[in-house]
Amino acid sequence: MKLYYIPTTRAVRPQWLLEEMGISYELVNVSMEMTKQPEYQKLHPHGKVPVLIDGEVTIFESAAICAYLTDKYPTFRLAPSPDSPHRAYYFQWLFYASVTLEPPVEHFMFDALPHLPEKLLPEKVRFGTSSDESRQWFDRVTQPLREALANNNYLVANQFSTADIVTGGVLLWAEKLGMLATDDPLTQYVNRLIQRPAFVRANERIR
Ligand SMILES: N[C@@H](CCC(=O)N[C@@H](CS)C(=O)NCC(=O)O)C(=O)O
Repeated sequence: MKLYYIPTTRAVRPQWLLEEMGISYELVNVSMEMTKQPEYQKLHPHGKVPVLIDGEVTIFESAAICAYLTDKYPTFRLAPSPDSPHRAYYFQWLFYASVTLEPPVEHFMFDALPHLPEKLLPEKVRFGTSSDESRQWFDRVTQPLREALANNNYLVANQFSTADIVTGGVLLWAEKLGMLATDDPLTQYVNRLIQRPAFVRANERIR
């Protein structure tokens, strides 16, 4: 199994998951130059990371890779089984993280880091949303997350799952950008997640 990655990107999500499962995998460090090559764009049509190659499967989109691996190795119990009602909430948080939570964080980053290259931050979106607007947007969309975590350590049935990896991955990014105060319960959630030995191992491997 091969995971194509760039350090400190969304690629950390599937890598962290692989470490949680203790599956052996090869890491391929993708340079910015490589993302522009037609050979690489056969793996990822937009020249992005992560990409996972697993036998005959070549898959992109970090949340989809995580869902794929979780289902492929059910013995690690990182998702509720398909006949459990908790499965519905597992899907809810997986999609929420990618579709609802990530956009305000990404827009905040665009405003905070205006010198990113055109490929990462196209001119059209560069001046789209101010950091104040992104922060208000973030506050609105994190409301259900705050409620779900008010009396729980983890999102689904209060047990660690792949939904925490994907959601935590987005929040980690928000925290690094300064969108979360140190006493914010979401910071405490992030801190709980990043203390996991698998997360620590994932980061050590790319150092
Ligand atoms: N929705 C995609 C986004 C992929 C994405 O934008 N990856 C960024 C890193 S976080 C990337 O590869 N940037 C390098 C580039 O565009 O050259 C996912 O979750 O996998």
